[in-house]
Amino acid sequence: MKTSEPAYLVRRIADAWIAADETFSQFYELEPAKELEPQLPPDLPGVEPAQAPFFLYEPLIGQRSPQLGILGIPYSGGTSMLHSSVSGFAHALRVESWKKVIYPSLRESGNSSLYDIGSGRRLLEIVALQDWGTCLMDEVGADTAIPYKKGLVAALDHALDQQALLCCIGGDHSITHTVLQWMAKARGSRRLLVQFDAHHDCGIDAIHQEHTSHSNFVRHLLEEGTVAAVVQIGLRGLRSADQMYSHPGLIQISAEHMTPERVSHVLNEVRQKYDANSAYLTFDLDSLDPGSFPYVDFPIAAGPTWQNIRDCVIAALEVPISYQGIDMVEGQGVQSDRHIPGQYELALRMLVYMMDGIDRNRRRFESSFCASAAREGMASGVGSFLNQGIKEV
Ligand SMILES: [Mn+2]
Repeated sequence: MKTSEPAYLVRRIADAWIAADETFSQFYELEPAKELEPQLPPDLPGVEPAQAPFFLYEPLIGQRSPQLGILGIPYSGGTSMLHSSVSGFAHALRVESWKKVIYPSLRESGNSSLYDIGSGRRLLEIVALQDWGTCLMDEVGADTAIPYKKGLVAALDHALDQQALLCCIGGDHSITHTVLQWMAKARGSRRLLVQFDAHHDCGIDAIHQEHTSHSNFVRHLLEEGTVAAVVQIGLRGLRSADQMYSHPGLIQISAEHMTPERVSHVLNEVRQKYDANSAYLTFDLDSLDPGSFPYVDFPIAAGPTWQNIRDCVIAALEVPISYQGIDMVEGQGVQSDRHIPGQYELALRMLVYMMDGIDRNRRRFESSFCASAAREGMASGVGSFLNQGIKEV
């Protein structure tokens, strides 16, 4: 008796396309079909498609269009570290991700997901994600202030057009400033920045005050009014008096005081107080303890545990506010793709939790929309588009 059926497309070898069942215990050969071909990444000016996408995952033509785009921003022009390698991080993370393949589902949406065998969670299961590629850096003579602007703006436009969210991989932390400046915001709407970081990134420098960098962009965001408030989580270490900064819109939860409950409580309070209706989450890898992830330019010891930070990220994305994007920044590049230190798996794992969390957040807002749409008779079903000949192999 046949107890399983093809669930995921695992390989295309010439005319032999191989599918697996839900538990990868039975394999099938499928007839090639247009709807089983991969959706190509969008052709964005200023963006180069990846040699191979994150998680080697490509949604199928027969599936819904991607709702989460991943964009690499290999920029280090906003860091104060000489010869920093942070521009190589997006590439390193992408290469690391090739070890964890995600297969497209043969249904209209979904994929084979990733399992965190530590926490027992299944992640990214119904996320329609797509690697959009890496921003090209403009040559000298163009807008050298922000050499990745063309690609970033094209990706933001495409995201808006497709009603997709954008996940940027830096680069130094100054990219968050640029993303937030160029990300569309409805007139009169108010946005929160939720920032995981060991540093406050509000530096004051009498000489370079006006130059936006990875160490002062939060002060710029607050003073320009690009965001209504910033909630920083994971701060620690000593500062001299001239390195301190306060602003009514700057709310801080130190590493010593961060718990998922406190993150939920503070974010809900700030959301109400500032009447904010959208949010953006940025993750600086130096918020992790250097014992967990040492590959940052400015590590600060005695960080929280990985589990605590992850649970705080999950809690932040569960707050009832619509997240419009996420980024991960400040990781270093690697010398060789063949020798990526084991700790990069932790950065990737955090990214997976972030992408899973923002998609759950999006679906909560979408389902409240769908509930009202269904009342008006607009709901539509989801089914399998696999209807051609299948043979077991
Ligand atoms: Mn930072």
